[in-house]
Amino acid sequence: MTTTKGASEWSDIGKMKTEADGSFKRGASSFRSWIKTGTEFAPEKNRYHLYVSYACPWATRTLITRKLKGLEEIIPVSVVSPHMGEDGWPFANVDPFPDADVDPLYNSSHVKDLYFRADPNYTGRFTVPVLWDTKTHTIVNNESSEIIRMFNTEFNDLISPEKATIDIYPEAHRKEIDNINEWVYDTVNNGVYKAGFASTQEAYEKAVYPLFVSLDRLEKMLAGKDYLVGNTLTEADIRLFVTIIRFDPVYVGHFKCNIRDIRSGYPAIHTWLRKLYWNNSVFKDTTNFEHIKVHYYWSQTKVNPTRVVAVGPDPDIKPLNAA
Ligand SMILES: N[C@@H](CCC(=O)N[C@@H](CS)C(=O)NCC(=O)O)C(=O)O
Repeated sequence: MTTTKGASEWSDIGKMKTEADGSFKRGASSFRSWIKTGTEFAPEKNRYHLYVSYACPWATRTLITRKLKGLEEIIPVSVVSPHMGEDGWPFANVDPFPDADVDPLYNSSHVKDLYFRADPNYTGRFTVPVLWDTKTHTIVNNESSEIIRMFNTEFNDLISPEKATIDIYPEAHRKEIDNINEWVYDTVNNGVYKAGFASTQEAYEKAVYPLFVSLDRLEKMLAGKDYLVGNTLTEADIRLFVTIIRFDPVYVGHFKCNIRDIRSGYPAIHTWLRKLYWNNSVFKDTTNFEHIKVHYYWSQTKVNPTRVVAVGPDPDIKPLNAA
């Protein structure tokens, strides 16, 4: 599907549009339907398709949860190229980047084509992740925090009992998870973006100091612990992981989050990160450092006009037994 509208007309991220005071505000996602048995969007094998970028932390939440819940055979996935340019996220047919895919459903050129296929009058941002319904040819949901909740519960009848019992949002810990999610989202997940996209010194400092206050708080919470909540893997870990894994390779330099880095400044967070990455293939297999680095340094030209991609740190993540 071709359109005359360019993604950059609406793209906050692409253009790093900031408010009058130089701060960055993330807009709300616009497709918010729910997959549920007995509804228009019933859970079915091979009915839904997930479009992601390996670069995007929000999309990676959904990739991690899909794999953790054993949904690979139920919900196919397509990965875009990390070169998010004027037309937004391209597929491999227009930008054949290693490990990027073509769109197997419509052979779209860009993710924006899917948005216009779902709604020809769409005026929002063309973001990933996109959870697509092949039956009604529309976007079910493009909000990662909701997609991971659906993956957690709504397909349990279609997967093995072993995978169905995995629960990343257990009833007993919901309050604690919700509470952590709230401040981690604001000051850490989105905090790095607020620091990186700030166009005034004041807006930058208003984001970067609270970010490190939260990292200090997380460091205390994770001392001697493998997980944030209740000694079990929950969505609080998944939501934090996707930001921390990008921290030293991208956010320290590109987003100026450089009061400390994770590997030398936060031993407990560093151990938690490496245990997830090296001991659980779900995390390692959904992390692609090449896509991550190329995307941020290449796409965000207001932050990095030369598009030169920083090569370090070496290694991207240290082994578990390193100091
Ligand atoms: N609220 C969304 C945010 C997703 C998001 O911002 N994705 C970024 C990539 S990291 C994107 O696709 N941006 C494209 C654009 O703004 O044009 C979610 O969590 O799912």
